[in-house]
Amino acid sequence: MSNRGVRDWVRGAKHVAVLTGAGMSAESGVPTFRDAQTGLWAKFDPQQLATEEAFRANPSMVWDWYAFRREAIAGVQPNAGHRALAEFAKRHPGRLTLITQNVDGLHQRAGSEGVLALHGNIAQDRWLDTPRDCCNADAVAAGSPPCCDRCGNMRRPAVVWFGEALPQLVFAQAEQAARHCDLMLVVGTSGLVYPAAGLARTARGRVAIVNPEPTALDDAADAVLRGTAATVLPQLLED
Ligand code: BV8
Repeated sequence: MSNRGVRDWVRGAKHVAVLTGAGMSAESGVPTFRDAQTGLWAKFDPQQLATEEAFRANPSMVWDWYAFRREAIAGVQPNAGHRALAEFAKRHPGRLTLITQNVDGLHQRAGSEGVLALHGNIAQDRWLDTPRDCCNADAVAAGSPPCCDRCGNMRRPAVVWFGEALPQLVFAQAEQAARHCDLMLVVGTSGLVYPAAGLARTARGRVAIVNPEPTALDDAADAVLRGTAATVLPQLLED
């Protein structure tokens, strides 16, 4: 199937669901989740770092990893793929539901609204333990991580770690979009992380994958486009 063929599927679809992963932001300069880690964290697998267990065992190392990633993300811009999705949704209100595994906020910065962010947002924090009266997010003691200066409750990134449940309502909305779509575009994900990747197998309509490499979801696809998000999405989403 060619890009033009999938573009025709987009044109004929009443409802398009889009599931994106870290590859969506690669052309913005954000390393993908499975790119080799650099610096202090080179010897760690992200799946080991992105857990509550790792955070409790070594709060400052995990907090610094997120601070390092936040800084990298603050310096980049959404790419043509992010913009194509946002502009299509604006031209065709209600026809596109955007579901992302990414925590970088680039879809939102490109202008996409109502983004179903399955794994949270790296730019936000929350309390690690249930906050008590003394826990005041506006008056935390500085540190890595910041914490409540009365009870020591730590701040943590507001992302979904491995072993943690996805936000229930957001995931239910994503499942509903998958079940009602005529077409699902699966862009920039290796398809290894569940339950997000399972949405590509729940899709009612056809599934088209956009990825320069093979993925674990290729067998579920009606079309596999070997290309990158920033080059292929503008072609698929042009009117
Ligand atoms: C949960 C936030 C249960 C943190 C992330 C079956 C069912 C349910 C769960 C499981 C299951 N099997 C295993 C599990 C457990 C686990 C899991 O999936 N493990 C896998 C790895 C085996 N899942 C969980 O733990 C989930 N929670 O199930 O909880 C539960 C239920 C009730 C109560 C309690 C518990 C939570 C998973 C969420 C983890 N958090 N992120 C952070 O970021 O620090 S996931 C993380 O991986 C990122 O969000 C990332 O987006 C995501 C997925 O990776 P990808 O996006 O696919 O990125 P990757 O690097 O892998 O691939 C990039 C792709 O891009 C590649 O294919 C590449 O070719 C392509 N690419 C590169 N350049 C481009 C490109 N594509 C296009 N254009 C380009 N230019």
